Amino acid sequence: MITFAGLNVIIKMAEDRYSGHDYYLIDELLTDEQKLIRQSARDWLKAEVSPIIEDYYEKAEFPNQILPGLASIGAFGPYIPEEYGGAGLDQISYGLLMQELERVDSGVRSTASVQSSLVMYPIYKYGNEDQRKKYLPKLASGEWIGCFGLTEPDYGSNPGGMVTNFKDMGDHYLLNGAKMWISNAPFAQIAVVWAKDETGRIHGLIVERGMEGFSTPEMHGKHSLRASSTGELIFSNVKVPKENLLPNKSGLGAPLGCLDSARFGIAWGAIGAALDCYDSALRYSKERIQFDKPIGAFQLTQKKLAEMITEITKAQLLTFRLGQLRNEGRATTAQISMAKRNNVDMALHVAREARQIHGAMGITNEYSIMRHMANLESVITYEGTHDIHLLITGADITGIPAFK
Ligand code: TGC
Ligand code: FAD
Repeated sequence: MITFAGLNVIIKMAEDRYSGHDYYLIDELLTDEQKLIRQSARDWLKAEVSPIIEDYYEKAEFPNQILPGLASIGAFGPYIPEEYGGAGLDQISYGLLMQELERVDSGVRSTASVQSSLVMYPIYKYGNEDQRKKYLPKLASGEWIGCFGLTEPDYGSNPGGMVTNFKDMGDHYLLNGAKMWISNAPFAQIAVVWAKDETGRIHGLIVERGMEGFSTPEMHGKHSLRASSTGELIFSNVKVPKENLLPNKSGLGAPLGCLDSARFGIAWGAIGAALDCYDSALRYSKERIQFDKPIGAFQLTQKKLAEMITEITKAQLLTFRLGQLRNEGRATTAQISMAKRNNVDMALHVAREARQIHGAMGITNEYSIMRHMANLESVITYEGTHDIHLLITGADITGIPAFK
């Protein structure tokens, strides 16, 4: 609602008129199944999420009622085998799903990314059969939501320095420490927590809501990713049963391996945000008249639109090839970093240009541009900052890590 001439004017949420853009006919490279998965996700999101997302963003709340719907389109564990409740899809389908979600809001994609790549993936990959059977089906159906605790107040880009630790007490582990900036933490039933043992080696532990000494206070005051819930994880002498340790991988490489999967999803997701901004700017440029012409008739507007679709198309080609490599198990961490860094930066630029094309209307909540732009400021920071990804590429091509 805005106030105009003393009147409270309700700005009606613009109808979701999005249609995809495929300048290089990449759809011809997709299977019928991949296209169907994308279309079902798009239809459901238009009907159930687009009409409410601005409102939840403004309230700084995640719309919990969409969890069963997210599960029904396969957004929770798209590539986890069906025997554990996952959708058993390939990596390009996973990418397309993330793109559709982020086309509507990065926070919605975030919730699905965390659940799939940072909670279900480590349980599937590093857990034992009992853990897989206990947790994965409930996570796939959205009955349980999980979160991933790696970042600490003093260790963000450098997670290897973490101080959260656990001691072996014979019949259980005793966990102490704190995590910060954790997506889904305030309402998650379980947390996959990374902590050091008495020798300093990093392990993953599944911590369940209700364990004594475990709390998840919500973080407030975000100007970005407002429709996603973010919190702390606080562990004060939490007794964690021994069967909750993920047994099949330890060391910093274990959480970083999960990040590969989430960063891949973000590389696809960011294109969704960019496509939504471009789609809106293109339509607006044909409808908005100034100096007796649609603003799309001016060369300066066309330059903006032409550069947007060029950058989007390059990003689409990058992720499609990356998806093929991931399907073949050949994508490297550095290739994923390049795509995450490039595509999120590209999306931010597209959002800023789209905002200019919308003039003053671009700052209102009648359009999704400003929300995408603000969201992307989180996306360019989490899962490795823009500069950390550049250093990952630098280390890969020179063989000389420059992190320390
Ligand atoms: P470094 O010495 O390079 O590596 C330590 C060990 O890990 C191995 N490794 C990997 N293994 C698997 N997958 C990967 N992607 C791996 N990257 C590295 C590496 O081979 C080594 O193994 P070993 O056996 O030799 O010990 O580690 P470093 O301490 O120098 O740090 C490197 C750096 C800076 C690249 C890394 O720590 C990093 O990526 N930092 C960024 C932190 C980050 O991305 N945090 C994300 C937190 S989660 C999050 O943001 C969720 S947002 C979710 C949402 O809402 O969508
Ligand atoms: P810092 O590491 O303090 O970096 C600050 C600046 O210094 C950055 O510009 C960075 O690029 C630069 N810098 C740092 N080191 C170097 C270097 N070696 N060389 C050059 N520049 C450097 N974490 C989780 O574990 N789980 C989650 O679910 C999660 N969700 C998040 C949700 C949101 C909304 C946000 C904003 C963050 C979330 N994070 C989560 C945390 C996120 O991963 C970290 O914010 C990120 O890794 C960066 O850490 P930092 O914020 O401490 O920045």
